[in-house]
Order: sequence, then C-alpha cells, then structure tokens
Amino acid sequence: MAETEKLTNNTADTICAISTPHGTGGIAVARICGPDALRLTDSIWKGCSLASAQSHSAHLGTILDSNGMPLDQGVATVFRAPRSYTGEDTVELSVHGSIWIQRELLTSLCNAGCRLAEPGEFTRRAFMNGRLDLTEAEAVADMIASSSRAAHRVAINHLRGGFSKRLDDLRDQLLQLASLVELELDFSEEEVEFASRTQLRQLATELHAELTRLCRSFRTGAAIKQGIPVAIIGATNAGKSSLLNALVGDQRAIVSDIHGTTRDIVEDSAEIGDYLFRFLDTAGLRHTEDTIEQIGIERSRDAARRARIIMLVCDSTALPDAQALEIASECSDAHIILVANKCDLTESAAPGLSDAAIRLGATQVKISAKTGSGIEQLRQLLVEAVDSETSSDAELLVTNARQAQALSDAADSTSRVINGLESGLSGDFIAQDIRQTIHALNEVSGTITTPDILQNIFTRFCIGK
Ligand SMILES: Nc1nc2c(ncn2[C@@H]2O[C@H](COP(=O)(O)OP(=O)(O)O)[C@@H](O)[C@H]2O)c(=O)[nH]1
Ligand SMILES: [Mg+2]
Repeated sequence: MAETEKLTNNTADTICAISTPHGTGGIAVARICGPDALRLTDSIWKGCSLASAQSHSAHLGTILDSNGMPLDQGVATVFRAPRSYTGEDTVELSVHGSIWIQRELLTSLCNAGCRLAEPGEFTRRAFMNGRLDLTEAEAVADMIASSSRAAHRVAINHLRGGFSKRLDDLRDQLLQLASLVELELDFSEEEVEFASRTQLRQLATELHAELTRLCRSFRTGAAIKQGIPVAIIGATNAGKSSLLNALVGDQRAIVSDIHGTTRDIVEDSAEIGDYLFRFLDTAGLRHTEDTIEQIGIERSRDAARRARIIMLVCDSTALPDAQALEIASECSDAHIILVANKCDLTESAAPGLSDAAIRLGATQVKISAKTGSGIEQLRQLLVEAVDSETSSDAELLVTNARQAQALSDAADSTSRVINGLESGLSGDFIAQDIRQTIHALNEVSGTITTPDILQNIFTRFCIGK
C-alpha cells in the first residue's frame, strides 16, 4: 500500500499541525515535532533561541509569517527528546486563536521546512518510539471521544496501562506454561516430569477463563463507549414516545392518541448516572395491513435484538401485549425492564403484568410518563442494569473490536492447549499452540503489528494528536 509506505518511511520529517479544534478560540496551539523541530521553529521565531532552550521550558516571543513579518506574539514550550509525548523534539506554539493566524502559522512552518501531520501521526510516533503500546494509543483516541464518566473511566485506565499490565501478566503465565512444556520435551527421554499435566491443565484453564472474560467484556465495553442501546418497545399507544420524551427531557418524538403514530425509529441519548444511554423509540406493535407500518414493526424487532436493555412499555389499564412479550422473550441476552405506564389512571396494574415480568426475568416499575411519577426510579434501574454487568473491574473492559478479535484468537488457541493436555498430545504441538496464544496477545499490545493495522488505527485519530 503506497499510502502506508509513505507513512512508515517518513519519520525523519518534522511535522506540524494545529492541535486545538478547528475554529476561532481564545488560544490555538500548534505542535511541531521531529528531528528539526527546534531549528525550524527558531527560523520563524524572534525571541530566545529554542534550539538552546532547556526541555520543559516556556518562552514568550514573536512569530513571523512566511514573509518574515510579525504574525503574532505567542508562547513556545519546548520538550526535548526523549521527554516528550512522541519521544522526539517537540515545540508547542500557543498563538491567538484566529483562523487566519492559524492558517498563516502553518504556511510559515511549511515554508520553513515542516510537513503537515497526518491524522494521529503524533500518537503513531509515540507508539513507534515505544512511548505507548497499542492499547494505550487506542485509549488516547477513546479519551478524546469519551462522552460519559464511564467511557472516560475505561479510557483513562487503559491509558494508564491497566490493560497493558493485565496482558503482560497473561503473557508471563503463558511463558511459564511454555517453559514447563518445553522442559518436559527436552528431558522426555529421561521421563522426567517437571509439572504434572494436571497442573499444566489448571494453569491453561485459568488463562482460558480470563481470556474469555475479556472477550465477553467487549459487548459491554463497546456499549459504554458508544452509548448503551436501550430499545423502547410495546403496543401502540402504550406511551413509548411519551417515555422517550420524559427520559431525554425534550419533545423529541411525536406523541398522540392515534395508533401507529411512530413509524420509524426515533433515537436520542441522555446521560444518566455515569453512563450515556441511547434510547430507541420504536413503532408500536400491532397487527396492520399498512406496508410502511409493517416495515417499522420489523425495525422495532431489530432494535430489540441489538439492544443491551429493553424497556417493555405496557399500558397499566390494558392487558400486556402478546407480540411485545414474545419479542422481549426472544432477546435473552438483554436486560429487560417491564415499564407499567399510565399509573396515574389506575391504582393497580392490569392483571398479568407481574406474571409476565416473572416469566421474562424482568424488573418491573410503575410509572406515569405524563406526570413523571416513577421516572426517577426507572432511571435508577437503568443505571443498576449496567452496573451489574461491569462489576468492580470496569478498567478491564475491552472496548475495541481489534483487541476483542485478537483476544478471541488467544482464547481459541488456549482451548486447543487444554484439549491437547487432556488427550495426551505431544508437547511439541502443545508448545506450538501456546506460542500462538502469545502471538495473539502480542498483537493486542502491538508488539507484533503490520503497517495496515497501524494505518487503520491511526487514520481514525484527529489531526494534531
Ligand atoms: N394518562 C396518561 N396518558 C399517557 C401516559 N403516557 C402516554 N399517554 C397518552 O397515551 C397516548 C399515546 O402516547 P404515545 O407516547 O404516543 O404512545 P406510543 O404509541 O406508545 O408512542 C397519548 O395520548 C399520550 O398522551 C401516561 O402516563 N398517562
Ligand atoms: Mg410512539
């Protein structure tokens, strides 16, 4: 891939980018990084010499445009290799945040010999220079994208090396397993057994359990990162759209007493507790000859299948809807909350609701979307549903499909190790599977990687990071 070659062969370049968001602001920060960062910045700078400045020092000076005329007064902060984010000489120039000044500054830097940075190129250099492993680099992108306390908490734990450390522990255990199997091989003719196969199997089983747990955590990890999908399903006129509006605090969906008002999915999100929830209000379930409404109902089923949480909304004054119960019962993976709505109209819920909740293993809550009664309790139930999945080790949730895939490969080869140990397979083959597991873990942390993988990861970053 030509693009990849271009990216991997250009570490000798000095690169520059605006790291602050595009637009006008009080201050904008340009980052200049690479072997010539100090000298090139000096050439557009009137003030003390940055090339002779100490690392981690800030200096006030005048920045010059491409014609050598004063462009702005600003602050240059110097970070010398290897004590910088990327591990290379870096200058951060803070200027006044006019779009025009930012553009002129980049032109001036490029005329002086810098090249514009690609998306994620600073972080890519940090990875290449061993400042971050791949899970930490990916956590940088997650930090920038985090939109809830929980997403931020997972990202910062990964960034501080929590996940990398767990991978190192797993790798150490695998190396121990490999060395025991290989020792057994070396001395096989003397019939020396350094570890019983039962012990080896126990070690492999523990590893497999941990790898499987990490793979499984991806569903929750991804949901926390992107917003937890919650499908609102139920019969027409049960009050689904009213509930969406009550939860997001806005008249987001049309509410009316005409059956079949909501036909397509209406989506909106709200932060509740530490989490971001993505609510999907769906077309009400009923028998209909209307083709468009039928398509809407099919979409409701789809939304339910993809959701982590299903809010099954029932009208407390009517019998529970059979189709809604059937859809909810098909989604065994999801957490189900049976919402008995319109409690303002009746003292007791319709018969059958509690039985239905028990059959579905659902939590039940009485609310009125109209008066707001019970909504706070429902919000609490939503948070508890996610809390129960994340338990105490939120820092070890996998949030990224690439990592989940490599961990699943590692779990597969570990289960081959277990089978091999159980069936008395020769140590050579077992050692081979152990090495494959280590290889898969090395892929997660980026010890082994290909230009394509790196390209894929870093091009999704912002420019300037
Ligand atoms: N009394 C009462 N009426 C409600 C409540 N929730 C919704 N409604 C009414 O029920 C009708 C249908 O509501 P809507 O939210 O459009 O239901 P959907 O078809 O399930 O989306 C509307 O006339 C709402 O005003 C509630 O808690 N109490
Ligand atoms: Mg509706």
